[in-house]
Amino acid sequence: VEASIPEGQRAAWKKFSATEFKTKDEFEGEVVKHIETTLARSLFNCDELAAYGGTALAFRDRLVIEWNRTQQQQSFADPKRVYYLSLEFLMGRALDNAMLNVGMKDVAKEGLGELGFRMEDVISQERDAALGNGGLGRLAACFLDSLATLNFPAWGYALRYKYGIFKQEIVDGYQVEVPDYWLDFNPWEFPRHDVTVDVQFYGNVRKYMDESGKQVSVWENGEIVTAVAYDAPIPGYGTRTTNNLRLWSSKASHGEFDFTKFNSGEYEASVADQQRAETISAVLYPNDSLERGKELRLKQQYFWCAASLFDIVRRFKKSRKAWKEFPNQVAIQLNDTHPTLAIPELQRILIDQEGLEWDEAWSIVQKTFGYTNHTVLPEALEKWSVPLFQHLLPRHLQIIYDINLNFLHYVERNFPKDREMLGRVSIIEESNPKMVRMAYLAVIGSHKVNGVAELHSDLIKTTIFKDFVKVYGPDKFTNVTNGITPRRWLHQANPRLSELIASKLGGYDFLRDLTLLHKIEAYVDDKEFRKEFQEIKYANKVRLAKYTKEANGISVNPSSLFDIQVKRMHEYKRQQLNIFGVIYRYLELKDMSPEDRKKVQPRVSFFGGKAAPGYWMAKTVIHLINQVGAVVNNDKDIGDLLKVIFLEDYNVSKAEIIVPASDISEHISTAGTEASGTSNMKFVLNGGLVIGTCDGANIEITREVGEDNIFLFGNLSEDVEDLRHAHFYSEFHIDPMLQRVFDAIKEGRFGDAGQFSALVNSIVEHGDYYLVSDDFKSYIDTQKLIDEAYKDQETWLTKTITSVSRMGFFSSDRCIDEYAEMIWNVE
Ligand code: GFP
Ligand code: GFP
Repeated sequence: VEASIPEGQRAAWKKFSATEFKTKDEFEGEVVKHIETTLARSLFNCDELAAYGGTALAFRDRLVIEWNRTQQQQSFADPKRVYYLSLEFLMGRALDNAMLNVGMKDVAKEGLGELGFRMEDVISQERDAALGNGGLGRLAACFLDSLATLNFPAWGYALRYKYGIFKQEIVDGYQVEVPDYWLDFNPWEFPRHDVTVDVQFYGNVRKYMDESGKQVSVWENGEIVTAVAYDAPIPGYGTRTTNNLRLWSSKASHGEFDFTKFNSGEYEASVADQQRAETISAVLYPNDSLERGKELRLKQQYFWCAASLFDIVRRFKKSRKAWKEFPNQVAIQLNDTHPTLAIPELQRILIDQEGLEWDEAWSIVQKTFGYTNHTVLPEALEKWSVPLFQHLLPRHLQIIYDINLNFLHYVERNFPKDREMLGRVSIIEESNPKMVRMAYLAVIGSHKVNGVAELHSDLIKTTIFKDFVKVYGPDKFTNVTNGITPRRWLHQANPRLSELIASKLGGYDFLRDLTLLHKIEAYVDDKEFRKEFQEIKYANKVRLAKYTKEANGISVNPSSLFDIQVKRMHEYKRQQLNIFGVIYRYLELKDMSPEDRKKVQPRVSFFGGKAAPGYWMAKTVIHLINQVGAVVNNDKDIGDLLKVIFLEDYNVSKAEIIVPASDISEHISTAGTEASGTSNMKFVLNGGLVIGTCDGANIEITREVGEDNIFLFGNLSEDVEDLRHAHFYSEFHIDPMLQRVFDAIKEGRFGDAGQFSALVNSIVEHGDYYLVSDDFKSYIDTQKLIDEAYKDQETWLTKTITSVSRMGFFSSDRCIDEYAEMIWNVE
C-alpha cells in the first residue's frame, strides 16, 4: 500500500494527526467547537438538536480515527474479508451505541450537564436509520455489531435510501404512511464522491469470435447510472476495530443535469434523466408480496449488486493475487434472495471482463457465495419475469440460462429416471410468462445454504429445497440460529439490569461473552438480587407507561400485567389471534359480576408494527386493534382490568423502551411459518416470559430456559398441512369461543362490522389458512394459565431470573462465530 505523503513530510503530518478527546474538558471543547463552527450555532441559539449534533460530531471524530486505523491495517494485512450483502440494515440510532463502544459515556453525560443539557434528551434527538422492514434488517444490523466486536474484517453493502421505511401515523384508527426524511441531518455518513461505479442497464449483447476462436460477449448500448459510495463507521464493543457499512446512492452518470438538453431548451428532459437515475436509491420497498415483479425493485437489486461487486473485485485486484485465490480472500453472504444477482454478475465479470473460462469462473463463484434463507412462505420467494429480465439485464439472462443448462445436465445425468425433476429444479419456471426463480439460483450459486433456526433449517430441506437436497446431498444445507447483540438489547435498552448483572459477575465481560450469564442463576434465591431485579422491571414498566401517556394519551397502571406484541403486521404472525383473544377477554369481563371482576388480573395489551401499504388485511387488523382499544379503554365497567394500546410507528428506538417493559410477549405465528423471530430473544433476555407456538427460535428458547419457563400452545408444524386440508374437505367448525368474538364484531360493538368482514371471512369462508380457529382455545386457555401464574409473583420472578441466566446462546456473537467457521472460513 502506498502512502500519499512523501517520507520527508510525514513527521509534520504525524505531529498534527487527529487525536481523541480524553477528558471531560476536552469533550466539552469538542462539542462547543463543533456547535460553533461545523453547525454555525452559538450560545444564543443552541437547542437540543444542536447539542445532539455537537455531541455526535465529537464522538464521530473518535470513531473516524479508529476507523481509519482499522481500514489501513486491513489494507496492509489483506486478510480474507466478509461481505454481507443486505438490502436492509435496520440500524436505529447511532450515538448511544457509539458512546458505548468507544467508551466515555459517563464523561459525556457530565460534560453535557455542564453545558446545560440532559443526556437522554440529547440522545432522543437522533432520527432512527430505518433502512429495513423488520427482523431481517435488524438481524443484519446486529451482525455488523458482532462482526466488529469479534474483530472480523467485514463490510456491509446496501443502498442509501433517501426514504427509509415510512413513518406510521394512526388517524381515526387507520394506518397512514408518511415519508421519513431521515437524511435531513445525518452526521454518521461520509460521502465518498471519489468512490463511484458506473452501472449499466438495458442495451443488447453482441457476440463475436476473437482471433483465438473464442466466443466473446459484449453488453453494449445500455443506459449508465452512477453509484456513489456513502460510508458509515461500525464500531465494535471493547475493541478498536471499526468496520465499514457502504451504502450506494444513485445519480445520473453525466452529473447534475444534462447541459446539452438544457441549452437546446429541453429544460424538463434535462432534469428528468437525473430524477430517473436518483429514483433507484430513493425508497426502501416495504415488505409486500403485491409489489413483486416491479421493474424498479429489480433495478435497485442490480444497481446495488453491480456496484458492490465492482468494489469487492477492485479491492481484490489491488493484492495482485491469482483469480483462484479469490474465494480465499472473499466471502460474500447473501441476506435472503435480494442480492442473488451478485451470482451472475460475478460470473459475468470473470468471463466477459477478466477472460476466465466458464468452468474456472463458476467454481470461483460457487466457493465465494453463501445464501441465508429467511422464509418458507411461497409468496415471499422472489421470481422475476423473463421478458423483464431480457429487457433490463440481457447479458445476465444469458448467463443464467447457461448456469441452468449446466445444472440441468448434471441433474439429468444423476437422476435419469426422474424426468419431472428437471422441471421442478429448473431456475426457469415454465409459466406464462416464464419466470426466473431467484432462490434456486441462490442455492445453485452458493456453497452453503442456511436457515435461521433449527426447525426452519429442517423445513427448507423438506419443503422448498427438497429436490436440491437430493441433488447436492444434505451437507450443503446448514443451520445458524439467529441471535441479537447484547450491547444494544441488554446494556443500552436496560442499563440498570446490565449494571445489576455486572455487579454480580464482577464486570461487563458478559457483554462480550453472553454465556457468562449462567452465573446469575446462583442468585435466583438471593433476596437483595430478587428485589432489585423486580424493581428494575417495574421501573421499565413505568417508563413505558409514561411513554404511552405521552404518545397515546392513555394512562396505564404499571402494576398490570404488560402483554406485548410488536413486529411487522402479517397474517402469519397472527396479530389477529391476539386481538380476537383480547375481545374474548373483554366479553368475559363484561359478563362477570363486580365481585368476580375484583379477582381478575389486570392486563395491558400492547401492539405495535407497520403494515405494508398495499396489504389490506394487515391494515384491517391495525384498524380492529384501534377500534377495540377505543371501546375497551373507555368502558367504565372495565377500568384498569384491561387496556388495549396500539403504539404508533414502532421502530428500533421505541423497541429499546418497549422490550424491557414486558411481563409477557407474544410470538404466536402459525407453526412452521416464522423462520426464527429475534424479538422473542430480546424480551426474554430482559426478564419477560413468552407465550408462543412451537415455531422458529421459540423451540430453542424452550430448550434453553426449560419448558416450565415458557407458555407454549397450539398445533405443531407437522399437523398444519392436514388441518388446512381438513378445512376444505371435511366439515369445518369455527371454534365456539372464536364464534362469540365474531358475533360481537358482527353486532357492531367495535364499529361498522363491514370494515372487518374480509378479516372474519378469511377464517370463516376462505379456509382459515393460518389456523386461527384451530389454535384459539389453546391460546385462550394458555392466557388464563398466565393470569394465574402472574398472581404468584415470587414464582414468576424465579422464572424470569432463571430465563435471563439461560439466554447466553442467543448472542449474535455466537452466530457470527458459526458463520465464520462453517460458511466463511475466516478468522
Ligand atoms: C480502504 C478504505 C479507505 C482507506 C483505504 C486505505 O479502501 O478509506 O483509505 O482502505 O487504508 F475504504 P479500499 O479497501 O476500499 O480500497
Ligand atoms: C424474517 C423472518 C424472521 C427472522 C428474520 C431474521 O424477518 O422469522 O427472525 O427474518 O432471520 F420472518 P421478519 O419477518 O421479522 O421481518
